[in-house]
Amino acid sequence: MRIFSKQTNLRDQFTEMNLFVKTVILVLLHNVMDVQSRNLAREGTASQDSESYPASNAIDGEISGDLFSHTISAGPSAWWLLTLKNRALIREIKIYNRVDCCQDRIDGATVWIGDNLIGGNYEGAVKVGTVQYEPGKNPYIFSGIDKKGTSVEIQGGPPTESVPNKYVHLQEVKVYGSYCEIQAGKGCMLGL
Ligand SMILES: [Ca+2]
Repeated sequence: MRIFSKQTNLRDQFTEMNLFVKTVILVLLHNVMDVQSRNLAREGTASQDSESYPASNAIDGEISGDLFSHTISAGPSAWWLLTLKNRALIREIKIYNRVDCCQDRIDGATVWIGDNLIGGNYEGAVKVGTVQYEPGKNPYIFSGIDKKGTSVEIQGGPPTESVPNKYVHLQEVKVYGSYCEIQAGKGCMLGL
């Protein structure tokens, strides 16, 4: 009986230690990935379906002032597309709304991730989420994404009676993640 109890205790201790080691590894892995995550958007290329102000204004690093991107078209047919330098594991996207006016036009804008996306075609794209406008809120942050792709696309929100023209105008878009390891078999977990 005593031997059985001893074995049970040892097994419990082993299970606890196993759990502890797994937790430590997960925390370390998470920290390594966080350290490696940086804003990849500035190394990418921006485009949009039509141009009132350049698409590249949303990846110039400026989050204030009048340097924002701006489409001529509005609504779900309007889009802004970021093509990353390399395929990446994307962890977080921060969208900075323009600050001078018309902030509610961002409401309903949809954020997509995919590989080699062509603007306005969302086939094969993964929906990250939809911006819910809140007065005074900036930036809008989508975190815990952990999806791989070469492209980030923002689609204009559907028109409403109070906001009929939802142009895609973006002060800045920051995409945090790490480029994928390109060697075969290493996947995209830790990046380059
Ligand atoms: Ca900017």
